[in-house]
Amino acid sequence: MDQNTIKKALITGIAGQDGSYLTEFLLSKGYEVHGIIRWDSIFTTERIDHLYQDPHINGVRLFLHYGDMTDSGNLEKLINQIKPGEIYHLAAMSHVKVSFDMPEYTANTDALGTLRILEAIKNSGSPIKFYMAASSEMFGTSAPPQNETTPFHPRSPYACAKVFSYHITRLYREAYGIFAANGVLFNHESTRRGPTFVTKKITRAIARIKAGLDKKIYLGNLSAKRDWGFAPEYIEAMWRMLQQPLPDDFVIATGETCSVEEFLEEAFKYAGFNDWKPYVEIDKRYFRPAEVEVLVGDARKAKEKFGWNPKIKIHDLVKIMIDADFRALGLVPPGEGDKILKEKFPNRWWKID
Ligand code: G4F
Repeated sequence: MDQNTIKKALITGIAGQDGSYLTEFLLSKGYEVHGIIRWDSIFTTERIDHLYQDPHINGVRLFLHYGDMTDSGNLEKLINQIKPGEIYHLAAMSHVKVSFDMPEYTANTDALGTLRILEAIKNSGSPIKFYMAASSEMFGTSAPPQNETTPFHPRSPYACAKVFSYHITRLYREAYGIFAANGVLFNHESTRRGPTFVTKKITRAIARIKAGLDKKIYLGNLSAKRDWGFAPEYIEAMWRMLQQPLPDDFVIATGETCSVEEFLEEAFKYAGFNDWKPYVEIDKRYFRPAEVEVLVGDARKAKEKFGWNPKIKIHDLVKIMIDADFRALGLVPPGEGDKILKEKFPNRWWKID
């Protein structure tokens, strides 16, 4: 493809779960992908290492840049240098519990970070499309099912920062005509989910217990209910939002919910345990000062506008995650998860972990 016609995307948070899948997806669609990573003294790019190529090689389409959501000068410079057609803003301090410990940092990164990028887009004068990773956490205590018209009632510094980002994105769309879309994504998990989020914490611990490395798992509130989907399917929705004729906001969710306890039960059962209770202890440190009790998304708008319809629901998700965690420790996985992936995604664009 000609250098002038090749599509360019910039991803903030490229090294995260969503960033890594989005990179694979966009590369599979022929994009040149630029990603922002934070400097650290150790490598934190494990999730995209299989995609990375030395930039000295000809034809490379993935480029990493150091940057930070708290550094507006750096963000302006990157946007002006790269001149992306699309920006996917995924970078955030995304752990709800940690946001109570670091509220100011969370607001600076997650709320003002969005504003900094929008200002850079506005000042660039270029017709850059902007995807903002909003969150179902914004709904907080609002009664389910939650959709695009449900009022927000945020219950954490993280959710408050996302509400700001959501509104500032809408404002820049209305005030400056920027093609800016909010994706209100409900929980989405995968084999690449960070190990401090509850699904991965559970599936990883089950594999470790099976391998004899751990005896127990320590958890917080088991009664909270979440609408858990499969991250690669949510990534396709992000891209679809930026391919619409007009910018808009969309809820992305499976429409099904289950409690942490139900997830636990299902995961232990699939891994061959009769009962989860002997392996689980409740530890107060994992409770939050304010909890979001029930999230169930209504994604009808996304289905109607661009045909988004998730294939993976909670039962399949458990199997996919357990199989990968078994494999990571050299255990033979039960195997149903791998079968589901092969059958439901014959044209899969991501690497199975
Ligand atoms: O896995 P979680 O930490 O995810 P949470 O808080 O729902 O947030 C995730 O999804 C949001 C989308 O709605 C994203 F915006 C956000 O960035 C993140 O990806 O917790 C899920 C539930 C909570 O109710 C929590 O209290 O699990 C409960 N839980 C119980 N024990 C635990 C634990 N959560 C964690 N992380 N660790 C526990 O030991």
